[in-house]
Amino acid sequence: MIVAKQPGKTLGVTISDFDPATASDADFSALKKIVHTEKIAVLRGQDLTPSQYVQLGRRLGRVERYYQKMYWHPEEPDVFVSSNVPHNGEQIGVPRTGKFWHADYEFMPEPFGLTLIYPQVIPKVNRGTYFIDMGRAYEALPQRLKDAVEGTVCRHSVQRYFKIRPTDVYRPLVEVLADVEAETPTVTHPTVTVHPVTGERILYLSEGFALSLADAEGNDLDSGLLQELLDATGQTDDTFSHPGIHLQTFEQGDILVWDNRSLIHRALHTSQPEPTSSFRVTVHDEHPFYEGIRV
Ligand code: AKG
Repeated sequence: MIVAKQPGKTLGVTISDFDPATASDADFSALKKIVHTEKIAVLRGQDLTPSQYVQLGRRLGRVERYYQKMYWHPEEPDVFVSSNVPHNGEQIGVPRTGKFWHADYEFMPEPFGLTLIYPQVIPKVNRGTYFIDMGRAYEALPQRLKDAVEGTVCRHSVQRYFKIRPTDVYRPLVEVLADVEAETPTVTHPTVTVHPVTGERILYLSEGFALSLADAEGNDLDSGLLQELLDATGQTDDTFSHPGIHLQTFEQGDILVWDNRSLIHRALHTSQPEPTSSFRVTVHDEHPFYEGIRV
């Protein structure tokens, strides 16, 4: 595999000769190793149908289909569609997804290790996705904050960024919220997780989905601590100039594969919407999401 660092970037590599149709199992294992250690692999020059794209996901592990139908690709439900571009004259998927810091499926009991994004229609300006490596972010915390989170847990929920569905129109908001809690009950994960492959310690929380912190006995911690952690890791920086923030750009034909265990991300959407569409496939690799996860 021809693997190249990205000039001027400390995160992510590009791979220019990966052909999913001819790649061996050993090639797929090597790709996963690269994703676990380099955090983002950009596979260049890809030209896959939705079904071939899902096949690529299956070579990496167990594909997780999104729990809500409104995101599904009409022909390939394992493809999550983020799009404001009509498909055969109709809206498919959901527009303007992920415009907040989060790890995918952070609000679920068993998140997946790998996220793949295959941009289909790329805007002319403001193209790219922001990332923060929460392993590095944990390392960079002052000892006082490391001590404060030791042995604690974080509660996560989708409730703040849940997308109102067409079927929710005219429903009282409290009913919608009760449904959200019934379908995706608030989950608890350790505030600091351990990566099962690299052994890194990861501050596993985001502005989008983290609700609160608690001690090991479940007693709430002061909400100021969560705020301090979001500030320290760059998640409240509206200028996106915090040193921990990485902007990953992409071209037509790129597929991004990233480590959803240690990276949080945030979509870069234009203020004046341009046509944009991308396909996502998500995969559980052969390792637990974090050391000691109970599923
Ligand atoms: C997730 O649920 O993992 C997402 O990425 C949701 C993004 C969105 O709906 O904006």
